[in-house]
Amino acid sequence: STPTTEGLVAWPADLAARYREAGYWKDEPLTAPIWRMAEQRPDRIALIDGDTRIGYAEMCRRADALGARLRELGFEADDRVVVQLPNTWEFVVFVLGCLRAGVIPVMALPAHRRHELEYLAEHSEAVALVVPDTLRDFDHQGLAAAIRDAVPSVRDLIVLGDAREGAIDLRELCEPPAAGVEPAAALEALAVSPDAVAVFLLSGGTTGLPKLIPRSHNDYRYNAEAANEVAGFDEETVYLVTLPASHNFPLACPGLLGALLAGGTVVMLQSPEPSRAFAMIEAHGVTHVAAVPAIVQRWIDHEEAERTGRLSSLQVLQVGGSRLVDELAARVRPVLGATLQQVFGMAEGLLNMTGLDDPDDVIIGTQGRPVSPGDRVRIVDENGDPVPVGGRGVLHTEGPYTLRGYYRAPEHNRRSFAPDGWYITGDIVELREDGNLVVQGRDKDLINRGGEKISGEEVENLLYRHPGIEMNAAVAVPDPDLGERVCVYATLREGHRIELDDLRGLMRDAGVAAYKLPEVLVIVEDMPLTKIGKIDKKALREDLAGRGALRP
Ligand code: J2J
Repeated sequence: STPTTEGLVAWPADLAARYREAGYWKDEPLTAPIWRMAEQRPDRIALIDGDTRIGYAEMCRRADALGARLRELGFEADDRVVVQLPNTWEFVVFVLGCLRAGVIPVMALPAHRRHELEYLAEHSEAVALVVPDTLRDFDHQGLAAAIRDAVPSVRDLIVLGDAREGAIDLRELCEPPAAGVEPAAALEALAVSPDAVAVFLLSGGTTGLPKLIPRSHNDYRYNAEAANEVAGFDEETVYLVTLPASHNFPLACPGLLGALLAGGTVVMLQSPEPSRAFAMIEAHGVTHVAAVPAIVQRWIDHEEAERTGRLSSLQVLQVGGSRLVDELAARVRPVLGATLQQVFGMAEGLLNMTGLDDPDDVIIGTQGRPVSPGDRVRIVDENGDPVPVGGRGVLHTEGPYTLRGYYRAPEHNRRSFAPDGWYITGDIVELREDGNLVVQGRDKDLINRGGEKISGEEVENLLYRHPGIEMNAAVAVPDPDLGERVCVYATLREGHRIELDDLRGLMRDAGVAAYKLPEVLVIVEDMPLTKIGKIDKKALREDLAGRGALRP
């Protein structure tokens, strides 16, 4: 069947032909190798979640049953579903079932609240939301019901846990097919196009609202397979998911999809808390795991303090999302006993990784190089001119798994892509003589809080709702634990006093995810402005540096 292309930007035909010829795009659904594995090794363990162990054949049967049930409920190919689930086996079965049925998951994060979820549902015209009943005392089902009432396209709620009146029970959807029912053939007859969107990922977002990143079956499968090569995933791999599974890194870099494509085992865990994570690693013989630098710090501190000795199976610790400082990088092998693999990736596509056999200076001091020979990178200065090797500048890229445009965002696309279609990452990097990249900073309006990306503009727009705020600007304040936190500079209107808590309260009441709330407030008399009258964030960052430590 021909996939819907409205709102999407395709690869130019000559590039697409080249990617097919090179074998990057296999013109099969992303799920095909996983289903073949289920035929060949039906009893091999695919998923572990607490006491639940699910083999390949059972996982695929459950996913097919789910896909068929979605169809019966009226879900069609290209329908979008906002997914907000904790790291559970049901998440995996749900996503696989959607892929088989051509239904497109929109990958929300567990921390998202009304502000984000409502926007995602509206922008994607989602027909359903999938949420847990409650999680960490938050009533996700109640919020999802409110969003269904507010967003016309949303018809169904699917709930993990106690589904209330009118909601669909996710566990029932995940049940194996009834005796005599064979959903696989019917789903295969749908012939999901390999060029169709497989999933929508969320951009780190430098704009007021996050952008949706369409990832096709062809490109996303290749993303995971190319990463598999460099990360050494194979049938023996036991991959632990502790970062939110809907994020690109644990989902497909190589992540849980890479592990399943390689015939390995995926262990789902809801938190990276060290004592529990270490117990899981020991219990299941985990070989590979992905983490952000803040978690690495906690794991190293824990192991140094407790000498648990529970990590002997761990071969590779992948670290990415924000810059890992060299001192911490150097302690991974001695303390945790695993090979460090730095990953500089992005939901938009391009993945850079250090090799497992690289010399120490590369593993510790760089963020690696593109994983595919089809990736192209260039580094340009402020004038758009190429920077020679050894210099630094903004990274542009194109390749067989890098997007050509955000979904339904023509105006934004004109700014995020160079005239020749290359994606402008906004990251300032240095290209070393040996081909490895070092991330040196960024030229984008974004705060990176321990790997969680926050758009400055989004925070600012929300804070302008406060009657006392005259002008405001959100910038990153350096932080020893998280790398960065959100700092807001503000000028006030006559007669107003504002505390940090007022602004946090305003954002919380607006239903904004907690990680975006400002943690430092600086009130100033005058806002520094650029020549064209915009707030000069560079001057604010310099001012911040001059103020010394501003701990929240
Ligand atoms: C410095 N900055 C980094 C790194 C990402 C693997 C790993 C991470 C992401 C991710 C991902 C960095 N050092 N090692 O999708 O598959 C910053 C850059 C980048 C942005 C992308 C993956 N690794 N970053 O973090 O879409 O600024 O993806 O452009 O969330 O994170 O953010 P995101």
